[in-house]
Amino acid sequence: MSSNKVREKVIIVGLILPDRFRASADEHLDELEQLIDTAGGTVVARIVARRPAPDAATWIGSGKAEELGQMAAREKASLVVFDDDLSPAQARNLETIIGIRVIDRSALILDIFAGRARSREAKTQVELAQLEYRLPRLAGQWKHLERQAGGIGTRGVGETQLEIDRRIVRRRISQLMGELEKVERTRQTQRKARGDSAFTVALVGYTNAGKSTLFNALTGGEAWAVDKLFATLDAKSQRAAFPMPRRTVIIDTVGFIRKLPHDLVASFRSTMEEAVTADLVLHVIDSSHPQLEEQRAVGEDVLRDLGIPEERVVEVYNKIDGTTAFGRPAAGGGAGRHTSLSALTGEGVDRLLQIIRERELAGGDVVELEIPNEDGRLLALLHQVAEVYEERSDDRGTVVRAWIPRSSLHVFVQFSLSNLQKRAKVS
Ligand SMILES: Nc1nc2c(ncn2[C@@H]2O[C@H](COP(=O)(O)OP(=O)(O)OP(=O)(O)O)[C@@H](O)[C@H]2O)c(=O)[nH]1
Ligand SMILES: [Mg+2]
Repeated sequence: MSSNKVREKVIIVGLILPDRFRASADEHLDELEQLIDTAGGTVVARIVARRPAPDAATWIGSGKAEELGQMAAREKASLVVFDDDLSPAQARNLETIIGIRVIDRSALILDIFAGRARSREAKTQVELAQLEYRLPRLAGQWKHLERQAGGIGTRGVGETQLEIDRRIVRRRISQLMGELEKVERTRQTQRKARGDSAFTVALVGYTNAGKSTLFNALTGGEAWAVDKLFATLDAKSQRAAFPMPRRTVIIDTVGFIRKLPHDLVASFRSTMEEAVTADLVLHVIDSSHPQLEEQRAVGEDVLRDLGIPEERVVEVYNKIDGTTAFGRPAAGGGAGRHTSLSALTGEGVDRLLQIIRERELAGGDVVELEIPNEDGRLLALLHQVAEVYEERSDDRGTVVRAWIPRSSLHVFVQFSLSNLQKRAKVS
């Protein structure tokens, strides 16, 4: 869809079950409309069906589906997008009744990702997710649309061909998985080679929450920050542009969304790995969004799935410059577990920097040492594990002021010029 020059006309469909409210169905369809806009389509109509339970064959019921068919013809729409996941059979049945292509939210998100992927890794991840999504849907593809489909790539798809297709897809899937493993190994090696004493801060959160804008504010960088869903697909990292107690690297990541296709989450693990291994995770939340609570919950779920412990997460309520604020933490409380700011105007960024600084220092101590010349090897070690602020040499040795991680303090305790010895014993 994204490659079409003419904007495709799309009808969107939601289903209200007894336990869902109309208002939230509308908001979900608003988001779906935004996704379609991102994918390059225009929504010409939206339909909300109400049922006690989804229909097994057609999700919304065959009567409603026929209505959809008439509407599609009237509006000259060429695509119907369902907000809920459809089974392969449901999608086929619906296409037969409606007479145009029917996809679900997952397929739409995959399409957007496919159109956005730039790096080799992102492309590989998206292709993998798409193939896994399509594999169970290969059966009888096109057959029911023969009347109107036709054309290259749609002719003569018999069962034998289907078996061949399946085998090709499976082979490609394992090839892609192999490639991703290779990328991941290379990254681990690089990480090790960097020796990484740097403190890493990952920005994660719902799509459009303002991660890339905050990334730019913290790094002076030029990440693409726009009012589109899934603007960022690759993890991007850059040094913080502010004086920090330790060398600080900020990492921008791909956004989350409600009902993210399962396959996509799995294949994007390697990109999210940057966040998983970060020293500090900033969960960016759009405080001006009416669905703030749901978006925060989605973020929390993903962080939990990724195995990121709560202690490493700070919630950042962004966009406080707007007139609407649907939620923001009470001032003061929380002991550095959340803060609010505007990445756009810069208001509150100082507070966030202070939180990051405290976290950086928390794992060690700033000390002054004098390392005698004959212990030169220790000076080299110090540079490896510590953050050295000042260093001057005289004939006896080198006087250093540095932040040293707690795990290494015992090595340097004997050279302390401050009251390090006492403090180290206490802790
Ligand atoms: N008013 C206001 N708008 C903001 C603020 N921060 C970001 N935005 C806007 O929100 C939109 C999305 O910002 P991005 O930084 O691209 O969001 P993101 O979280 O990186 O989004 P994805 O990469 O798509 O997941 C842009 O139009 C930004 O200008 C803010 O503090 N205040
Ligand atoms: Mg972004």
